[in-house]
Amino acid sequence: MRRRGRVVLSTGDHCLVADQSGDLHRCQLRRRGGRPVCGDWIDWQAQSGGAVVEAVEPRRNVIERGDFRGHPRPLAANVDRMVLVIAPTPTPDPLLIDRYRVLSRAAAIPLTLWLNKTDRLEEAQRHALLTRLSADHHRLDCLDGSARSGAGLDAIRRLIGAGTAILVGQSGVGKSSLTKALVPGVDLRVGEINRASGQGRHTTTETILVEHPGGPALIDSPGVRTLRLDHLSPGQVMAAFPDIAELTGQCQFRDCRHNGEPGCALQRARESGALPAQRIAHWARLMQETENGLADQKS
Ligand SMILES: Nc1nc2c(ncn2[C@@H]2O[C@H](COP(=O)(O)OP(=O)(O)OP(=O)(O)O)[C@@H](O)[C@H]2O)c(=O)[nH]1
Ligand SMILES: [Mg+2]
Ligand SMILES: [Zn+2]
Repeated sequence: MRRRGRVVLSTGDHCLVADQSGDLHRCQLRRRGGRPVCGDWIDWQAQSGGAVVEAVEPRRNVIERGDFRGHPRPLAANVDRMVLVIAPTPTPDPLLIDRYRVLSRAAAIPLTLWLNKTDRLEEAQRHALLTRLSADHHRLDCLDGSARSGAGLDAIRRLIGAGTAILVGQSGVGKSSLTKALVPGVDLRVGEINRASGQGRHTTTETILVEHPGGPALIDSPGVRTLRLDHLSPGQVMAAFPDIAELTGQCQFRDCRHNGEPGCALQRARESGALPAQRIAHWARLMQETENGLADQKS
């Protein structure tokens, strides 16, 4: 009998699948047929040799990062919201935030920033950090609070509702802590995940989905240092910078490279302070990376 389930963890040759009552089943993958990722809906079937994945349902969306060679690699599928977690420590990386904005936009998944560990901030510090984030990042949705104290969790719970949210960001910002705070009673050690490292720290090594029956599904992912986007197109980068896209049409020369040409609207915006220099620099850098990526793919 075929049964439907959701992939909570996928490794090279098998995956863990949650059935309707939340029980987990270890399923082998068939050689043919797509390779499921965390968040996929699949059909599976118990057989004498163990359970087998029969089919992967078409995805509503999929998040694909670049692997070490810059090739797209799926991270998770069927996601309603990406939550980029930052914290006072480790220090937020503004370029990483812009990379995630491009990634979420490319997958057509709304992005929310969560400033975690506010229990470690004085009110004035919290305010200064949030003010800087909103100045540096054009129209970025931002919430804040603490996985430890519980501050702000109701707002993020409301935002996620009964949907599926993925938590992404640097190592140590509190993605797993937030997952545990939002899905009470969850055991993140399910399967082979979350091996404690020698220092007794629990750094996440696998992308895993946890859910509360009738509540949200949360996908906890391993921390990253950076995020490769060279498999995306310059147009996909442009889409995440609508304020800059609008300006590039206003340069004096249609083929302006925005590199010191006369009548460059971007240069004007930078000099007048209408756009933060950092934002323009990140845009230029990501455009360059994706243009190089295209050149690599063609050669
Ligand atoms: N003060 C404070 N500490 C927190 C909070 N959330 C998490 N931490 C601490 O920050 C450290 C890292 O938390 P994790 O939840 O493991 O971070 P992570 O983002 O999952 O890290 P990786 O799995 O390595 O990517 C732990 O020592 C947590 O106890 C918070 O809201 N306030
Ligand atoms: Mg973690
Ligand atoms: Zn220009």
